[in-house]
Amino acid sequence: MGSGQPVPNEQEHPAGRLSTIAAPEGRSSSWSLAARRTGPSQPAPALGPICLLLLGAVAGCRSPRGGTAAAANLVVSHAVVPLPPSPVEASAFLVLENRSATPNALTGSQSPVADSVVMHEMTGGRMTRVTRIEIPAHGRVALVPGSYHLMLAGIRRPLAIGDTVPIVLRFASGEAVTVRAPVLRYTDAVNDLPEP
Ligand SMILES: [Cu+2]
Repeated sequence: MGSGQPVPNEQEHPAGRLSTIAAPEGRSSSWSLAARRTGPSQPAPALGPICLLLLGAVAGCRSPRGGTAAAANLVVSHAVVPLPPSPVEASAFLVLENRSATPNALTGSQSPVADSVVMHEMTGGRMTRVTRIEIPAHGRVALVPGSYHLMLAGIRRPLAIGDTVPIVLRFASGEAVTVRAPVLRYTDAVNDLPEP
């Protein structure tokens, strides 16, 4: 996988190669870009009810470490970037909740740390690029291992545990939300994610 190359549609998923994941030694970098909401804003929602709502039957509703952000009728939660085995490519997981009575969809994403951020769907063990991810009215969609996810390609400098990756999410409603996703070890990253 070369730097800056388009992500092929069918390739092994970086987040799936668990045995190759290791924390870089002695690196302590941080992306200093400030979080900002680019859509209509409202006070950050309380984590407790969302946690209960999103995790449902998952035992032990701890405080998720994933990033959270919100616009008028959208809540983004559980945003994480598992420490990637590749220096130039990483996946990101998160949960999108549509609190409006109108269906919405994720239609685009970008990050200052990567040349591109595309949407992928995992089907039958293979990744397929998609151009939108539907979010039903009063519903949610989980971008989690084995399902939808974001793929950051052309990462401009290697990510390390402790980094925070700002990701701008654009929606069919016209809203845009920036969520800050912490870089975590894979097992830590997926620990709090709900089922697809
Ligand atoms: Cu992918």
